[in-house]
Amino acid sequence: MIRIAENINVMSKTIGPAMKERNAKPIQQMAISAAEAGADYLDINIGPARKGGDEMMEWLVKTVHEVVDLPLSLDTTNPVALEAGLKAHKKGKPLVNSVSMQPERLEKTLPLVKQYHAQMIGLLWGKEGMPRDVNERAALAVDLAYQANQMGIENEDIWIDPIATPVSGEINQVIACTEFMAMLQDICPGCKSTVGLSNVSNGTPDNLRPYLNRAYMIMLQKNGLYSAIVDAYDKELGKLAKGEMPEIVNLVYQVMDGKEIDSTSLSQKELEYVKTVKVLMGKSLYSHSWLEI
Ligand code: THG
Repeated sequence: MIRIAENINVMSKTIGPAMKERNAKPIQQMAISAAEAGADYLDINIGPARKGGDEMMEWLVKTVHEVVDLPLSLDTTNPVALEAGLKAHKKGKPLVNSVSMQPERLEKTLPLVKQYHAQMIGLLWGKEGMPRDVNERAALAVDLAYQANQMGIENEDIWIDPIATPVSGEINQVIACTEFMAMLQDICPGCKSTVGLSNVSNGTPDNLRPYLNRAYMIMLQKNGLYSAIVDAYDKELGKLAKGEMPEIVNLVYQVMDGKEIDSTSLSQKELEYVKTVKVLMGKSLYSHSWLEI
């Protein structure tokens, strides 16, 4: 499982001000520690960055690449900033995060992906916004891959993101994202996939977020998930991603396959995974105290 570190983002209390002040140190430290934690890509998230986004992105790419060799995921909705980042990117194949499906966005970003020999995250956000179910996601994915192919971008460079949503919201959307993963190779053979994993735990108390992120990653992985945008500092998530916790993975698979689990034989940790998977499958109701019930 490829991990894209979400940590270098403008919303962060330490990184946001450092970006604005062009203070390299905290950003470089973050990049080094995310790389040491085993990240495969670093997401450089500057948000919409309407003013001066191009200078900021160029500076960030150079600043980060002074200290790490990882390829970067350039996360901005500003196409001028995106191009500045792509131009400055010299280490490996960059990832454009993201290409959403409004016609004007496709028109501006697909040619940049092609021109700079980049890979892209295809975000299934359509003309009408968020897809409502798995079928709308499938239709958007096929359309997006088709349009990218027309531009000369191959499926292996397209990472489809079906958009993970918070478990505290509409649970059918969480389930639709899981189901979509199982369909992807049939509808877009050779395409890769990713999700913003932390989205699923948005709105959940901070100390409980990792439980949801970890369990959801295993569930999506069972259905073929290729990569995820994650908190690089979550050590247990890193172990799961590297296949170092096979017992937990097997347990999650069993719950997903509907096997009866004898909960009296489970450790505390195993029980927490089982409870969390049941919530994410829509089999039990989410509340902030789901682990205690
Ligand atoms: N899909 C794609 N790109 C994405 C997302 C996605 N990029 C943005 C986002 N979703 C993924 N990145 C983050 C980054 C930070 C957090 C969540 C997702 C986050 N941060 C903590 C918080 O806000 O509480 C900590 C912030 C801090 O460091 O202070 O939750 O879905 N393609």
